Amino acid sequence: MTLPALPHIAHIGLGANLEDPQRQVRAALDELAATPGIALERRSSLYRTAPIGYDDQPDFINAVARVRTSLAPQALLDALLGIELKHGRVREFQNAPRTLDMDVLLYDDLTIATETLNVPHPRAHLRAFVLLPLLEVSPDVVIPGVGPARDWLAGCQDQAISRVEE
Ligand code: PH2
Ligand code: MG
Ligand code: MG
Repeated sequence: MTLPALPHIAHIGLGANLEDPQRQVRAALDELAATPGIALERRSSLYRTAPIGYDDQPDFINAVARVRTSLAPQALLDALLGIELKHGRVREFQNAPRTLDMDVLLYDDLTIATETLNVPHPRAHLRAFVLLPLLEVSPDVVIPGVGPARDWLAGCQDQAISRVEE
């Protein structure tokens, strides 16, 4: 019997609000799909979202990708950080505006807490900019330790979000 080449399923959150954010996110999705050990299974629409956490910055473009991967969680994160760097990501302060942010939202049904990686993303279930695109690619997804993602959407109704027309 052969093992599947890409045995794991991960959900990746993408966000950008500097230097043509739509272009940044679209290019990042292509780069994700072209990364060895990663196959893009589904990508959500792009969403325009109001900034959360630090208000004095432009709206974001957000999306979620569902990938199959042979990469372990930390190797997957390293690949995402590599793509962020290609996009000129600079880390000034927490929640600062950025050319590109890529987060491991979910990795199989694992819970991971290391110095560098927290999965599921600790605030994923509280943010419309994560939940709406996540539910578009995986309507029945369950966030480990939290529950079905769809159950949390009603709690985010005060967060401005709209789908970008393609
Ligand atoms: N990312 C953050 C903080 N706030 N707000 C929106 N709308 N979209 C984001 O991607 C985002 C945010 C930290 O990563
Ligand atoms: Mg990040
Ligand atoms: Mg983030």
